[in-house]
Amino acid sequence: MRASRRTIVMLLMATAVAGCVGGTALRSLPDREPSLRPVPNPAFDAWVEAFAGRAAAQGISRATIDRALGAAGFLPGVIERDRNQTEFTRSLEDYLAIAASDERVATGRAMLNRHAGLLSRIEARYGVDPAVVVAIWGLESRYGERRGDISVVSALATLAYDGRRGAFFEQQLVAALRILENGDIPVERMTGSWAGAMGHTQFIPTSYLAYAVDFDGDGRRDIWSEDPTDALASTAAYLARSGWQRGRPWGMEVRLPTGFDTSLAGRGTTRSVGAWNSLGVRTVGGRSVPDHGPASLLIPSGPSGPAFLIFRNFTVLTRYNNAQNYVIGVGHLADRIAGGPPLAAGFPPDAQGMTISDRRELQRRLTAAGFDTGGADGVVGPDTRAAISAYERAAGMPVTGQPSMTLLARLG
Ligand SMILES: [Ca+2]
Repeated sequence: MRASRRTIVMLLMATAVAGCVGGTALRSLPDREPSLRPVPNPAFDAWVEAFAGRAAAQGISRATIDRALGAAGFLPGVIERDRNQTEFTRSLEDYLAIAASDERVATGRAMLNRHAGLLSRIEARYGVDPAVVVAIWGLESRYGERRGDISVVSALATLAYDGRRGAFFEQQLVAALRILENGDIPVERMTGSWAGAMGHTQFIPTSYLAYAVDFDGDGRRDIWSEDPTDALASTAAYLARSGWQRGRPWGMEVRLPTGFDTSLAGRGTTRSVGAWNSLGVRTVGGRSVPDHGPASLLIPSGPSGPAFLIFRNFTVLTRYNNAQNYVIGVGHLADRIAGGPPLAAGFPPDAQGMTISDRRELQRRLTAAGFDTGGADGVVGPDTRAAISAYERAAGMPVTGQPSMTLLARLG
């Protein structure tokens, strides 16, 4: 979906990071752009030398330090990405349009089938629903397609040297050296995203050290290989260690009664399901909500959008990535992969008064008129804005790059 390429980059870069850097999967930049090649930088080299001393002081062997850092280079493209990731949040509607697109749901269902045996062995050991593991896989690396091929040592060294979040990345770099020292992976195979997230489910090095498992029993915790066995089991192990409750849902879409007091919404307010039922909260099918333990209510798009009751497993997923949209994205994608329906509630119109169908129709009409939006996913990103601007210019209109119902009508 070309329409949303850059949109997606910003969308996921904006997510907060807990255990993993969510979203390589929703990033479709070519994995190795010219700017991701190392360039000479004497100040970086001096930093690396000083770091080597600090790593040795933390117990990393000289041999590992020399082998790993000998090959490390300064990657300006990594810094560029780090700088460009802030100040951009997407609405839940846009997020879900991408995260739980028909394509991602269909591939997820195929993966659930293909790896059914493995996933049920993982479930037997860790108690995590296979569809949830597959959904995380789908969001993190598009089911293994985009695991990232940037040198993790170089990326982390660049970010630690750069210093914007220097202490965090230096800690990750030391953890990466420990992984190398353990012999789980040779340095040339230790690749990942620009931010050092590795493998099928994008573990950062400290999460790897804490949670990765050798599920296939070959003596190495290999989350990088084509075979996702260790990576998927490690993801389940991570959730299990974070308190995953076997057999319980992350949350569910619910219906609120007319006049519901929306000040009760938010992760800070937790009540029993019985209390929510007494307040008139119902399943989308109109029944009492089944008791899955204490619950909070989320209405991320306001009272006219979808509402969710979330349970303990929602909080467990925040350990993986704390962004609310990410967790709802994982949960909803998992539900869809398991055969569930799309959300029952629609989303309210956006600030331009347009629904997602309006935005999709606008993209289709622009593309048909020769102004390619690169797809029609209803998510207005840079490609769609550029197409609108080009259309406005060609039509002699003021160039705004803004979608609107007027423009939609004009294109009809
Ligand atoms: Ca293994």
